[in-house]
Amino acid sequence: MGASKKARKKATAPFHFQPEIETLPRKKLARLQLKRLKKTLAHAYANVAHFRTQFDAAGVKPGDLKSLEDLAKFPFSVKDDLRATYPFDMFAVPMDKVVRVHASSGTTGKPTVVGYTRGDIDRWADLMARSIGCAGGRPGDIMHNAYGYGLFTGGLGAHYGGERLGCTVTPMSGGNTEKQIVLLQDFGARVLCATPSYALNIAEVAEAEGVDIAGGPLAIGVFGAEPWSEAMRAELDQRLGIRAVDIYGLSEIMGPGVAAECVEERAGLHGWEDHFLFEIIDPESGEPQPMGESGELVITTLTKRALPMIRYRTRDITRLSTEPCTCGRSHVRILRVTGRNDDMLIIRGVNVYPSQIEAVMVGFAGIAPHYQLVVRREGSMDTLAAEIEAAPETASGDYEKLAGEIRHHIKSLIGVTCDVLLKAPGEVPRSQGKAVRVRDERPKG
Ligand code: DLL
Repeated sequence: MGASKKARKKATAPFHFQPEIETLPRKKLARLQLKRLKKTLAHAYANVAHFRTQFDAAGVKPGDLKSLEDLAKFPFSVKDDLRATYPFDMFAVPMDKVVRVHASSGTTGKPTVVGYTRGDIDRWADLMARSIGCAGGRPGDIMHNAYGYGLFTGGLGAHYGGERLGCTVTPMSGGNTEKQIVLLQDFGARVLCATPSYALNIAEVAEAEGVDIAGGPLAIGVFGAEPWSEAMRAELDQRLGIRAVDIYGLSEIMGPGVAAECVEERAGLHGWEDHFLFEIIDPESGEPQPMGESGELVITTLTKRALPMIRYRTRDITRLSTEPCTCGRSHVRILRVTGRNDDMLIIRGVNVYPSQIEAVMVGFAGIAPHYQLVVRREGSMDTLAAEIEAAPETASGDYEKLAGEIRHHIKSLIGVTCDVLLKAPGEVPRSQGKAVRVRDERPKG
């Protein structure tokens, strides 16, 4: 009794850096992964009909896994598996052990539902605390949480993590931007959690109201849930007077806190390998790629009980790096996710992600960092247009000339033909959460 009480106290004590885990030598990490992977495969096979059928069809059994490389023999999971087993049939524990569900909005069809045991929620809080700590948050900070609360994992994920870290959490959720600014200032928040596009919205409204956030105590932005560029980071750093740090995650795997950048380097997100196994595959062939090659990120959970995921294809395109990091953390780095497979546009034979356009556009003199891309069909070809807002000081007589310059800039840097239309200040819709970067006006069907 005494020992377990002590263990419990240790597990819930505030922390911002746990060197014994975060700097664990890679060999030891691999040994821990193998042990946990064997357990996860056995758990998934024994308790989820979907995995049993899938493994049997592929002619593999959990016992066939002798090394981490053997994982490549096991089949992938995809989002459609969750749709096919809607709502709860992928769960590996009885419903009376599931204390929480979240769901993705899903633009088409049914949402995908994910579940957590009490232990899963606890480990998630730990990993989110670790991620916020890695991003520069500290026990005692006021943490303003503008991620949406509800079925989306952002709000509650960051909330529990902030509390676990020892922060005072303001559970703002998204929207009501004027009030966000009042509370940010009055409470003296040091950490802001939000999507980068919503953080920009906050910065803009504060400036319009003459509120000097950059001069205040706000120091760290923990931004994720959507692709964003280095150019957007520079913009947010400067306008909010912070260090903007990238955080990554997805509901199917856990939620936010699967990986986070360290505030020291901000050069790739440390993927927490004691809880997840990361692979990069060629999205076409499904073949595992060597370290450092770009491709689709595939994640296997190592400690999830309610919803273990084996080789989940995230559709996110990135690269991994095991180069040592100056922060001392040994966990693999996932380089900035430039976009999802499904977001890739093919314009006259050129592949392009919206965030690539953002990267070359934001920071261009005379424009504001608000934009939307529009895809249309002309004959059998898809065409791309960017609607970009002019900066308030840009004279409307200069819009056309500026648009021409940006069009040329995009063409020469990315090789894609993109029509540019300059909009007056305030005309591009502002984000309240995940920004809608692409308007698809192609005929349906
Ligand atoms: O967006 C979880 C999250 C909340 C992450 C708050 C970070 C902060 P989903 O709604 O399931 O979960 O969406 C997951 O969003 O597969 C990526 O395509 C994208 N995404 C998430 N983080 C990043 C990021 C949450 N830092 C999907 N950079 C993922 C680029 C991101 N894309």
